[in-house]
Amino acid sequence: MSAPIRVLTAVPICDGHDSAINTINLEFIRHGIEVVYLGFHRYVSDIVRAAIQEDVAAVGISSYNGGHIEFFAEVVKQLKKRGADDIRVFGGGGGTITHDDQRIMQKRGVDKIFFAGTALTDMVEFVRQRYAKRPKRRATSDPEMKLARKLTEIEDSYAGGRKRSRKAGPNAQRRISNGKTRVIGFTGPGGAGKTTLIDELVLRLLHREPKSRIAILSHDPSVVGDGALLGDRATMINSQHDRVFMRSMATRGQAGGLSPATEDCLRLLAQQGFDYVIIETVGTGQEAMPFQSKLVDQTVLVMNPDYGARLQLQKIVMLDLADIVVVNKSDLERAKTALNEIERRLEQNRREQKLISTVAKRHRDRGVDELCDLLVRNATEKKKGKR
Ligand code: B12
Ligand SMILES: Nc1nc2c(ncn2[C@@H]2O[C@H](COP(=O)(O)OP(=O)(O)OP(=O)(O)O)[C@@H](O)[C@H]2O)c(=O)[nH]1
Ligand SMILES: [Mg+2]
Repeated sequence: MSAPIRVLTAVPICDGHDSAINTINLEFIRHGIEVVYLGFHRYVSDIVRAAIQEDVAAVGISSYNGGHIEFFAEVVKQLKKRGADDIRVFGGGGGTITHDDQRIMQKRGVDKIFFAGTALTDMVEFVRQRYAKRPKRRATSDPEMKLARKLTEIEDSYAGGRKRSRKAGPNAQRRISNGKTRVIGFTGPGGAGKTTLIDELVLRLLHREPKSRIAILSHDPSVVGDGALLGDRATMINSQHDRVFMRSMATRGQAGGLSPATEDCLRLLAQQGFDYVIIETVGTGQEAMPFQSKLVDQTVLVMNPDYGARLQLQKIVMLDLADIVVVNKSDLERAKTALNEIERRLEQNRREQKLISTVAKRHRDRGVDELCDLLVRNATEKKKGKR
């Protein structure tokens, strides 16, 4: 079985017309396409950076606001400037893009515009026909593009079970990180705020360490039909940055929170001189232990205050294993009780685990500062060889 087609979708400006992109994303993923969704209010440079890092076959833009001729053309132009003109551009905008507009846009390098009334299946068919096979690509000296292409090779080598996950392989006990790179694993239930928290941490790390480079490897689940909505980028604001390399991965049939190719991808990222490599699992269940082998230096479990009752806490395996437990959404009513209950639960473990309370969606949250301090302190100790 061949690897799924990967496309990036984005909306330049949102004035309320968001149902089209949601409908199209859903239709694509149902038909086996992996969609990296970048969300709304995105600059051309954000779209181009994301498309290159994610090494997608094409970028699909939904535009209902006017200015589409210039916007689409600028995406094509900037991709070309980076030597990434193999990444194609297509899209639509209901009744706002005319046939005359399309003619001009195609002259400027856009593949196709879909007009109001097009059947969704026609768009899926177009993507399959046009983007399943990547054109032969020129060699590149762009380090970001090289890295992105290598990650694709690794991921694709596992497609359709061709290669088995390395869990039991010879490298399983070999630590991934080296002297320079700190690998931090974030896990926790769906929607607990992992991505929002990572994005806030990235903001602080970029600010504190003005030359630091960060990689993020983010996972979302593959759905029935093998497609996936890789949506973490849509929540990221600060991580759309030239010192951040982000890659979204689908689980492609593997249970437990990661993808069969995660370990190999992580090993590659750890060799690239990043100061931090941050990995986010999919939203996990009670039994999940995603970081079994020596994949990461530190694990952060992000909890939602609404986990149920105290009994539920006894069942969450990661509460025994995590180095740091974060109770996020501390602005919610139950947060105080949750913090107390989790504190009691961690005391039973009789090992050193930190508990931090955060409101990741609040700007300059003190809890996020505290988490950042802790991660930086541990990283510095590691560089000095204390850990
Ligand atoms: C539904 C709708 C709304 C809803 C949006 C709901 C939502 N959550 O998205 C609401 C009521 C909020 C709305 C509001 C407005 N709307 Co309105 N709206 C529409 C309408 C009727 C349908 C849009 C839609 O989502 N259709 C469903 C999608 C799936 O189909 P589609 O739009 O036909 O798109 C096809 C292709 O283009 C393609 N496609 C679209 N995007 C993408 C992306 C990719 C990657 C791909 C591959 C394909 C693709 O997929 C579809 C296949 O059939 C259109 C008419 C139209 N057809 O464009 C007007 C329309 C877009 N709206 C319009 C206007 C003017 C407005 C308002 C300004 C009205 C007002 N005066 O308040 C406001 C602006 C929003 C705001 N600031 O509040 C105008 C825009 C005119 C222009 N700019 O040229 C339109 C064209 C209506 C018209 N003929 O006047 N609107
Ligand atoms: N009230 C509140 N909402 C938050 C907080 N942090 C994040 N959220 C919201 O929670 C929702 C989910 O946040 P994400 O960061 O996408 O959560 P996630 O854990 O990465 O989700 P998955 O990747 O889907 O598992 C978003 O709507 C956030 O805005 C917080 O501290 N308080
Ligand atoms: Mg997330």
